[in-house]
Amino acid sequence: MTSKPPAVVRLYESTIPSGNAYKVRLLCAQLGLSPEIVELDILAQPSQTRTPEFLAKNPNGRIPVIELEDGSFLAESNAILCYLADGTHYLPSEPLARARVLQWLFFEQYSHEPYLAVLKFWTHWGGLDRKRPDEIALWKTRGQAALGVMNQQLERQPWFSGAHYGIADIALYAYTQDADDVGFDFTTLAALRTWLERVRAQPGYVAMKPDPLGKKPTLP
Ligand SMILES: N[C@@H](CCC(=O)N[C@@H](CS)C(=O)NCC(=O)O)C(=O)O
Repeated sequence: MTSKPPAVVRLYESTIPSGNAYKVRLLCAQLGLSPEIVELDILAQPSQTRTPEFLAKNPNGRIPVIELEDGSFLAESNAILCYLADGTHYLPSEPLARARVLQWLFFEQYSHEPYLAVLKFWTHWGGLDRKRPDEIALWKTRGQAALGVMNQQLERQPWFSGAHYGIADIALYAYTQDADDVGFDFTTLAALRTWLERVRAQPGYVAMKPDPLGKKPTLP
C-alpha cells in the first residue's frame, strides 16, 4: 500500500502577478487547498529568489515553489501541477491520457511560455526598450505560432487535458488569457477564444491577481 503524499503547506510566489505562480493558485483554489502564500520581490536587484536561503529551496532561483508538510520543496510550475493534481480528475491516471497531458505541459514550457511570458515581462516590467525590433518581432512570431497550434487542437477537442478540463488547460491558460495585452492577435483564433471563456466558467475558477501598475501596455 502506498502512503499518502505530503500535503502542500506553503506557496512561494512573487509580489507582481506571475502566470507560472497563478497556475498553482488556480489549481489550489479548484482543489480547495489554501497554502500559506509567501510573496517575494523578483524585481529587486538581486531578486529575492536569488538569496542563499531561497536557492536552498530551488537551486534555479525562481518561483513558484511549494513547501510540503515533510519540509521538502518542489519547483517548476508544471511539476507542481502534476503533483497536486495526482489522483484527482484534473490529471488522468491512464498512461496514454496522462502522457498527452504531459505533451501539452512540455509544449507550454518550450514553445509557448518562453515567448508569451517573456514578452509580457519585458513589456510590463521592463526591458522592452533594450530589445532590438527584430528580437521583439521574433518573439511575437513564435508566440503567435504557439497560439495557432493551440487553436488547431481546440478545433478537434474541447480541452488540452483530453475529454475534461485539467492541468494542461490551467498551464496553457495562464499566459494565454491576457496575451492580447502585449500585442498577440486572437481575431482568427475562434476556438481559442471560446476555450478561454470555458476555462473562466470552471467551478472554483479564480482570476489572476491584478497588475499593481494597472496598465495595459502595447508593443511599439
Ligand atoms: N519554468 C519555470 C519558470 C519560472 C519562472 O520563470 N519564474 C519567474 C517568475 S514567472 C521568476 O521567478 N523570476 C525571478 C528570477 O528569475 O530571479 C516554471 O514554470 O515554474
